Amino acid sequence: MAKKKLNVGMVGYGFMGRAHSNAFSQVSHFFDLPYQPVLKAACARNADNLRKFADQWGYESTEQDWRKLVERKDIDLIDIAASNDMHLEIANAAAAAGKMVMCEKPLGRNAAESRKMVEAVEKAKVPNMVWYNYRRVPAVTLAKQIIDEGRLGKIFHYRAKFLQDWTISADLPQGGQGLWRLDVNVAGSGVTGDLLAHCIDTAMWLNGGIDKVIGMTETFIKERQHNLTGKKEPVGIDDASLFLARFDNGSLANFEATRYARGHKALYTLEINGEKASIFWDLHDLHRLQYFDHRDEGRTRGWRSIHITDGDHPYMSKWWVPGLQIGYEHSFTHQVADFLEALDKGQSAAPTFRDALATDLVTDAVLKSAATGRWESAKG
Ligand code: SOE
Repeated sequence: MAKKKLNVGMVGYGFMGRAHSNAFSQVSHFFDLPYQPVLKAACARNADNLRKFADQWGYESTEQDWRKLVERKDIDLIDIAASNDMHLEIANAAAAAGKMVMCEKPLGRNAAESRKMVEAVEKAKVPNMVWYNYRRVPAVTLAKQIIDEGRLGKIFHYRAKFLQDWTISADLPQGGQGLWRLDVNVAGSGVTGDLLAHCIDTAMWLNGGIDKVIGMTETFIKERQHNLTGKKEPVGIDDASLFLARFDNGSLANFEATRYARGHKALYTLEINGEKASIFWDLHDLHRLQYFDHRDEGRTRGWRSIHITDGDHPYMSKWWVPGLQIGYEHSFTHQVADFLEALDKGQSAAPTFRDALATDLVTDAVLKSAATGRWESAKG
């Protein structure tokens, strides 16, 4: 049967514009889905870069103004892979025009922005999703299945960190293309919204809601040259952010994110300790899940390193043969596959805008707590 076409309008051509475009291009080759995404139009301000991007990825057309893209009758879905300061305006306009909306994380620069976006997509009743891609790494999805089956028993501890080292140099400027993550007006926050948000999204998916937090942040380099003004400007983002949390289920957690962990490029790790079993996962070894089960026979009990490549592992039957692993980019392809399957049932795939608002409420609480020095509610 002929598949239904789903015309995608992509806003942004950076790292995430490429990751999302790759996912839309790949998904129909590997997954048997009711919809076929079509790379209909790419949109960005810089005409030369836009042309190159559109040619490289096979977009049928280009627009330099996202408002024109949103108005186009031949676009079904707007995908926002632009900087964080543009998410709200584009998402609201896209929802008002009746388009489905996908948005790169974090949803808003803060929870107030995210709340407006949730209202917009829910009022317009348009399918929506936020690209928290790590949920769809097969090892992480398997962790979710194991937890939901109750195999860990009562959960006592959740531990997560996301460590990078790319902003240690004081000579690195802030602002402009490629470095907007260092400009607080564009990004909203530093590692709290950029990296901890990933850890929080996965954590709440695996272990339920977070009740309260107490946090600490630091900005190690206080001033940086600004690429747009040419002047030294104060740095408003957090370079490092750590917090303790209590989950609704009573478990205790600690989270850490930094761009100042020399030697670490993207070390996202998570560990969960339950009464009966524990789980550990490491992004640098993303195709493995470490699992310890206390119910194993004592003499051979120990941590198992499960190679997530078998057909009965999540998503893996769609790829190669057992033993051959997949990588980072596949998590985005899985996200599109799940979105299209949900769409056929008239639903949104998680994480929806509402799910992502819950994450932004936690990141807001962490930043508030870092300022007040007190425990803060993570529920808004
Ligand atoms: C920052 O360096 C960054 O690219 C984040 O913006 C992404 O969300 C994360 O997955 C990898 O690191």
